[in-house]
Amino acid sequence: MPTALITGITGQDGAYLARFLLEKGYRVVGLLRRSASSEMVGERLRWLGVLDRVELVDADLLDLSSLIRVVQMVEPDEVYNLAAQSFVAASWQQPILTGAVTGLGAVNVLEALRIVRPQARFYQASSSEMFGRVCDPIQSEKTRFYPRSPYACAKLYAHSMTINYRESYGMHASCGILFNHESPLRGIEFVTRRITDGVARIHLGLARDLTLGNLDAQRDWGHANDYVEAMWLMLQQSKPDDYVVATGRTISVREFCRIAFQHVGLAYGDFIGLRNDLVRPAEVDLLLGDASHAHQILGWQARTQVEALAAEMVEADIARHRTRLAA
Ligand code: NDP
Ligand code: GDR
Repeated sequence: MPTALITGITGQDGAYLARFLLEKGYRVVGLLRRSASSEMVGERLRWLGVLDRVELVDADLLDLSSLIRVVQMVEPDEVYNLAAQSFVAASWQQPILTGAVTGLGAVNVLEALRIVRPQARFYQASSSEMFGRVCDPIQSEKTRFYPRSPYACAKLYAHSMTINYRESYGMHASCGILFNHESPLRGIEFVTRRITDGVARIHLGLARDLTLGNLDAQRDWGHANDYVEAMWLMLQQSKPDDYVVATGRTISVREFCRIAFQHVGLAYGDFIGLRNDLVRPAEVDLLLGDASHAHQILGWQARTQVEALAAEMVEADIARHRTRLAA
């Protein structure tokens, strides 16, 4: 039975990836950072019904010694580095922490592997945010990077270092340049989840409106459950490489609102307000990915359309609020 180590297992992607790998027969071990609310941190794994099937070990991406200890103890065959300060807006408020966790944290994981277990295969969660002010209308692995936030700068450092470890030490280290992907387990601060939670509240009479920032930003939104399969496929190849993972379709935040409100028979224009403090100091206006390399080499393609994604998220938020109201 192969062993996978997942950093960021308590996040959206970590939970879906854990379930995916368990179904493939892996022993799955995840990093857990110390929290005063430890009963809450396994919530996503519980939601997917896998909390009691994963092993959780204490470590923090900021503490190299904890990572070395975990790698020695777990002896992983595959390591998925998903841990990060992943909220772009917060990266202007905490640029140094974001650099430390999202950037240097990845190097801490690479160093732990280089020192203890260089034969392990490594996945780095790179991001379409690195394209930033886009240099090509459709972005592929060949597109030049132009990061627009402290988060994107940190991700670009981690991305470059992953390639450097591959080239310097011959490690099997791959980067997935993933475009936005969502699910009912998406953090509540991200725009799709803010919208679907808002739709659910308005539908149930718990709120009257929803305030958002820039409605014109365009994103290529896929489903997290589809995207974790691409991560795994990258580590099954004989050679490490970098891959764009995307749907190839982009829509605006406004259009996502329209789809989500329409799911419960409402017109979004009657409910949306704008808030200036939600507009970012430097915006990424448009992302649209070309995943043909992933399709050719990995045989991967996105399965879920954004309409089905939004519907699933709205239904899950309605069910959550109904459960709370009934309690
Ligand atoms: P989440 O924000 O849902 O999860 C982040 C995870 O990182 C959590 O498990 C969190 O733990 C953990 N973490 C944060 N800081 C530390 C630390 N210092 N030490 C150890 N663990 C830490 O992110 P997603 O699941 O959405 O994304 C997974 C990865 O993919 C991230 O790196 C993200 O930047 C990247 N990415 C995501 C995309 C998306 O659209 N979702 C697109 C492209 C890249 P805790 O639960 O304790 O907070
Ligand atoms: P993003 O996701 O920054 O693309 O990063 P987010 O959902 O936060 O923003 C997407 C776009 O929506 C606009 N927007 C708002 N955003 C939020 N969060 N809240 C609002 O109220 C709001 N109104 C409009 C934003 O300005 C932006 O243009 C996500 C994260 O998962 C990263 O970790 C990952 O790397 C990238 O996706 C790819």
